[in-house]
Amino acid sequence: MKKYIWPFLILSFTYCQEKAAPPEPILPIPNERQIAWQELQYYGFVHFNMNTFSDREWGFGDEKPEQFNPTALDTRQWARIAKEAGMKGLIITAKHHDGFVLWPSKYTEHSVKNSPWRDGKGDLIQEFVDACREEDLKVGIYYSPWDRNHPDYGKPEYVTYMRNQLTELLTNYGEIFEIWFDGANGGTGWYGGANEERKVDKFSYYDWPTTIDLVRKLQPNAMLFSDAGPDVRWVGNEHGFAYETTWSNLMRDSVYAGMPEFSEKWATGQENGTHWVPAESDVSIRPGWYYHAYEDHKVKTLPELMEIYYKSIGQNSSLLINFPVDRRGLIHEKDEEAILKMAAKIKEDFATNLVKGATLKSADDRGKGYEVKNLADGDFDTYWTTPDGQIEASVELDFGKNVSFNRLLLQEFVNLGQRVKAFSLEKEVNGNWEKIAEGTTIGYKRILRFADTEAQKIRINFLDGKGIPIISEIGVFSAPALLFPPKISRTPEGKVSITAAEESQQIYFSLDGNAPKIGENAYSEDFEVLEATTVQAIAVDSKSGKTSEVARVDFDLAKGNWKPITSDSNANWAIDEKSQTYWTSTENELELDLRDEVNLSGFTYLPMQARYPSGYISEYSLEVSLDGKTWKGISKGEFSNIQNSPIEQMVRFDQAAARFIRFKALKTTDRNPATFGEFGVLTR
Ligand code: FUL
Ligand code: CA
Repeated sequence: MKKYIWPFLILSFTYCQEKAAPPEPILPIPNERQIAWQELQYYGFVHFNMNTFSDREWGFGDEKPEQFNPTALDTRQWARIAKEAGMKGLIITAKHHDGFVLWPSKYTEHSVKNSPWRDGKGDLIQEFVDACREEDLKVGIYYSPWDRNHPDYGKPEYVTYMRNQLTELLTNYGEIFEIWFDGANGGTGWYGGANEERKVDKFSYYDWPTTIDLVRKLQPNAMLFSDAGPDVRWVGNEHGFAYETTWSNLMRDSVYAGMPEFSEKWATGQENGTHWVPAESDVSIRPGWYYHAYEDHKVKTLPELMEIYYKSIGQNSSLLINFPVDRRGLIHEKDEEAILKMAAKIKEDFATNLVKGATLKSADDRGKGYEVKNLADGDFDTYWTTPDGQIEASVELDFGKNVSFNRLLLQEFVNLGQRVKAFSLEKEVNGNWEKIAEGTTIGYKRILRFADTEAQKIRINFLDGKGIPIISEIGVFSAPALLFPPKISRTPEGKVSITAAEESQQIYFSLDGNAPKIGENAYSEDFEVLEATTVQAIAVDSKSGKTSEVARVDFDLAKGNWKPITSDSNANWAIDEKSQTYWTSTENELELDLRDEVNLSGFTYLPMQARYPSGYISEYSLEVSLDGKTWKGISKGEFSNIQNSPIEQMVRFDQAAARFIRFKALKTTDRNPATFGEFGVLTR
């Protein structure tokens, strides 16, 4: 009898012990709508609309509905790919800046109902919604407030039009999980034929509070996205990158959609932000948001996509990756391949959570109900925390044997407010603790990447915070190394060099437009490329036998002989084949002597890539001359969306003979003197 009493006593004692009091929240905290949304983390964007057919990023508004004519549109293909990629929803551009709408709206003729597609009887939003529901994907709507087609844009009547259309979208298609209000407004537009510049006061014109009330009434569970939220905010760039320090707290009342200083001042959130407005990182799988055949070889590589994953989802943000659906009405094969590779790599990186086999302990537990076991139960809603007032605390993990790892994942139980401001990871080496990595904020999810490390025991230290740390989950992983594609570069004189990421890699290349073949054309030294040539290269790792993705660069004429016509010797920075250098022109133009007559069929302009942008050219003209005296205008136009997405701009025109070129900035985004990251010509 006796020997059974002790276990019984201990058992009943622990049972009677009361659950410790729960920690108090620290405001702001997410509401129910935001709590449901934060679990999604990863969803897709579809940019498919009039621009797909006009080959633009921003249509002017004068396009004709007849232009909209996909040949093989299949929304089920989009939904299948999104699902296979692990996305939880899709958001579609129901109306972009050019004003064309993808559903037969009662309020405009500028819609699919006047297009040849499905004989004018189609409703693309309906097809999109049906496909998403079949794959169990959530449905989101992008709606551009700026409308370059509508005659009333700028007047109160237009705001009514916008609300009428939103009412259609939010009434007729079932549950919508997110509504995406774009802050862009570039001013000029067709506006029903007026053809003028219309700037509105972005703060007051749309009367957002009334629109928000309408949306809440029609779709109470929908998250409202804009720079200013109210529910989810823009991350402030179009690279898909959140920040080392990213707060979900935002001084929301100081922000409105499209405000010029948003990225710099507000995009990271604020420690003392008054409202819960988490970040969403948006990025396109190609340079542009819309499909352009000339970007078929610029689909993001696996290393680029993984960088995005770790800098968005890994830095307290959701991730919205865009598919520029092509003219057929399909996600392009290359985009599909890229997104599925990314999905496979994410699975691989997080295949085994080493915490599962580890023993966890902490001297800093709050007590019953909040023990360390909650950190490894795979349940976000159970958490470990410390007694009131104890901000500094540690959790120790013993793997039982030496293990190798290179990722640390942490989740804060943000439902009680975001808190942690500093944390570190250490490993035990002969009884001493050595730092491996550190971070600032955690938020819903934080993932640290560091070099492969071996240890039996590690320790996570919570060093500073707005209050006691409340942690839901810990993960420790060993992500297999990624093989980076080689880097191809050229000097102005035309010397091409190709570099591998690791010394153990052999490079093979091709110059004939065909994919490089392993074993053929091994790269050993730089070579000359003076004319338009496509260089492609692949790396093979001699240790693992693994091959990289193919890198490709389309070179055109080498620039070694070119002479800028200006007294400013720095103008060479505009043609030095280096993307990081740039030239500022007080004359707002770049004039070149190519020293040879060439047949031009276009040009490229890379805006400056340095950290603090200035003088991006938003409207340009290009003139050519054979003698440097008489000039002929060849091309004139706008670089759409260059402010938010400073990618290389490519302009094509009918062939023109030229020895001299004058590339003029008619307007810059910030009215500062024009800057030139890199200028190039196209001759094929
Ligand atoms: C920006 C727009 O101007 C782009 O065209 C694109 O739609 C992107 C997602 O948002 O503000
Ligand atoms: Ca848990």
